[in-house]
Amino acid sequence: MRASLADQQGAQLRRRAAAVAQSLQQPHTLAIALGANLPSPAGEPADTLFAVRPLLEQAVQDWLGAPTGLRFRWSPLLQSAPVGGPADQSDYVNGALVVELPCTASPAQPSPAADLQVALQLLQGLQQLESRFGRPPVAEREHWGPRSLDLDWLWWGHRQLDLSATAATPALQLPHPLWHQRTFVVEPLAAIAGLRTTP
Ligand code: PH2
Ligand code: MG
Ligand code: MG
Repeated sequence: MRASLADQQGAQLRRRAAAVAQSLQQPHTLAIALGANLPSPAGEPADTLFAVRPLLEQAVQDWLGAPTGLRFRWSPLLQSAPVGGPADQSDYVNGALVVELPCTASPAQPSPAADLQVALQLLQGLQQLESRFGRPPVAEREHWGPRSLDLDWLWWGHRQLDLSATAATPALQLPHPLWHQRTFVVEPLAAIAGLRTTP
């Protein structure tokens, strides 16, 4: 029996995510997904995703203590229909950033607990950028509602971190448990990895 179209698309997504992981999810890389489907103070979603680039590079650099030798690899911006969330949302614009960290880059922490503390600092930096581009505070957000800027941290090398939200800290799971299941995350990464687009 022939596989359904949905099965074929699912299999293709899995293949492409596996190729992305092999090429980009390395001990010295860090990845962040970007998305927007509402205007921000910087303009339309694509304007926002361009405007945030230098600020995001600066946030990562500051977090690492400004080492030299960082390489920022930006994807093209891709438009797609919203997946999930309320009806009648505008299309999303998505992109991705992969940062290649020098092998010696701090923070090289000796324990998962220390890694978690360090990771929370970058997460806070990402949330500050989201709010600077018009995103309301976490407590006021609609689940999978439209947003002026979404910055999702996908992985930090091969570190496995899992922090539940508390009153003082947001939830953080690395690697992001769903990145490889989302076409709007995988495809920008596939472009960075130089994977051929398939018809
Ligand atoms: N983000 C979501 C939910 N749905 N759909 C698309 N196309 N792009 C997104 O970035 C996106 C989504 C929750 O973060
Ligand atoms: Mg998201
Ligand atoms: Mg998010």
